[in-house]
Amino acid sequence: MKKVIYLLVFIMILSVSVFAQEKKVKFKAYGNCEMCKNRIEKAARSVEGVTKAEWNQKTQLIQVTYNHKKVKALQIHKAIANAGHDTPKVRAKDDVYNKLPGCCKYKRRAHKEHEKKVEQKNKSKKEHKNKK
Ligand SMILES: [Cu+2]
Repeated sequence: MKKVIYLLVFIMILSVSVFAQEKKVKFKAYGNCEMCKNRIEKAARSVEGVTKAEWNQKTQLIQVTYNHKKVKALQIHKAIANAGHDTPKVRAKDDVYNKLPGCCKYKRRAHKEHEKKVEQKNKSKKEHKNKK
C-alpha cells in the first residue's frame, strides 16, 4: 500500500512539473476568413513546442499553448508572419502578404506611416500628369 502512495505522489509531482512548462499566450494575428484561420493555426502549430493554437475570426486573437522551455513566443509570432499574417511583434513580408488569396488580404494596420508615404507619392505622380 505504501508503495502505491509513493507512486501516486511521484506521478503527481511529475505531472505538476510538466504542467509548469506549459504557457498560454493570446495575441492578435490579422486575418479575414476561414482560410486565414487554418493558415494561422497551422503556422503556429508547426512550431516545435506548440501544443494548441486557436484563432478567433471575430476578435482576431490567437490563443497558443506552448512549452516555454522549447520555444519562445517570438518564434510563434515569426511563424505566423512567415505565413503572411501580421502580429503585433512581427510584420509579414510584403511579397508573402501579396501572395495571399484575395479574400485573405486583410487590412494591414502596422506601418501606417509607410502607406501614407506611398499614397503621397502616387498623388504627386497624378498631379504631375495632370499638369502635362
Ligand atoms: Cu483568408
